[in-house]
Amino acid sequence: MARSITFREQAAHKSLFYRAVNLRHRLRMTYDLFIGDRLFSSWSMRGWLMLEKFNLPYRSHMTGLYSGTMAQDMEPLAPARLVPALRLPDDTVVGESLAMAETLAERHPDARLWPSDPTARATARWLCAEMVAGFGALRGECPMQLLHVWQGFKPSDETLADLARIETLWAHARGISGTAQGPLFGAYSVADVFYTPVAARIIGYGLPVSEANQAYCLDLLSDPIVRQWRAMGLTVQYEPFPYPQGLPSGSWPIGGVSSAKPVPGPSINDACPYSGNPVADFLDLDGQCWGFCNPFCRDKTVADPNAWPKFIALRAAVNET
Ligand SMILES: N[C@@H](CCC(=O)N[C@@H](CS)C(=O)NCC(=O)O)C(=O)O
Repeated sequence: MARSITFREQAAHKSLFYRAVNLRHRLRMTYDLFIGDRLFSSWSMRGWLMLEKFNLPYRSHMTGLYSGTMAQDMEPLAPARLVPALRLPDDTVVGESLAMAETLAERHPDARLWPSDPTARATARWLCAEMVAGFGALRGECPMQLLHVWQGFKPSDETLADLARIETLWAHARGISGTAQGPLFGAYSVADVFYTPVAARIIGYGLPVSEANQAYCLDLLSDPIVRQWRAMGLTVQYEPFPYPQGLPSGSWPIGGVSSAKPVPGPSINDACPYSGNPVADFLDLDGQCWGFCNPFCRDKTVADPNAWPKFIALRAAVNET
C-alpha cells in the first residue's frame, strides 16, 4: 500500500527538485566554446579571451584541429566549420570571432566588452574588423606560436608593411582614447583581445616595433589569464612541430623557465588547489612536493607555477605558517 510522505520528506523532495532546476538553469546559462588548440590557434585564443577576460560563464571543448577529427567534431555545430565557435545557452551556434564578440557584448552590456565611449567603440570595432580581414603577410609568414622566441627571423617587406599598419592603427586608437600605455582604449576591451595573438607574433618572432608597442605586447602576454592559456597549451607535446622555421629559438620572455617537474608523491597538500578533490599527481617545486587531482592540473602548473593564483595561495599558506 502506498505510504503518504511526511512533511520532512516533502521538504527534502522540494529542495532536491529546486536544486536540480537551479543546476539545469545554471548549466543552461553557460556558453559552450569550441576551440582547436592553445599554442597555435590564434583564433581559438581570441574566442577564449572574450569569455575568460570578461568573466562570462563557459565550458570549453577541444576539437581535433591537428589530430584530423576537426570536421567530425564540428558536425554538431554546422554550418560553423572553423574554431572558435560558440553555442549559446539556447543552442544557437555562432561562428566567426567578431560575430561572437558582438553577440556576447549585446547579451552582457555590463561586462563592457567594447569601450563605453561611442567614438572609442566605433574605432575598436574598426580595429577588430581590420584584424579579421587583413594582415595576410604577417599571418601567413609568422603563424602564432606561444612556445619560444625564434632567433634571427627576417620578416619580408610585406610583413613589415603589415606591422607598420598595425602600429598606425594602435597609434590612432591611443590618440582617441588618450592612453599612452596599457589597453588600447584605457579599459581592456575586445580590441586588446583581437591583438593579443598579434602581440604573440611580434614577441615570438622578434619583430621590429616601437619600444612603446613592444611594451604593450609584453603587457598583453603577461596578463595572468594569457599565461594560464599558454601554460595549458604547454601540456600538449607536438611531434612534429607544426610550423618549423629552421631557426634557433630562445625562451619565452614571460614567466621565466619553470623549475617545477613531475615527481611521485606524497605531497604536502591532500586536496587539489583547483578542484578540492584528493590529490593523485605530483610536482616538485623548490624541493617541495605538491599534489593535484589529475595530470592536466599538475602539468599546467609545472609549465608556469606562477600563473595560477590558487596554487600561489596554497604555497603561501603553507610556507607562511
Ligand atoms: N575568421 C575566423 C577565422 C577562424 C580560423 O581561421 N580558425 C582556424 C584556427 S586558428 C581554423 O579553424 N582552421 C581550421 C581549418 O582551416 O580547417 C574567425 O574570426 O573566427
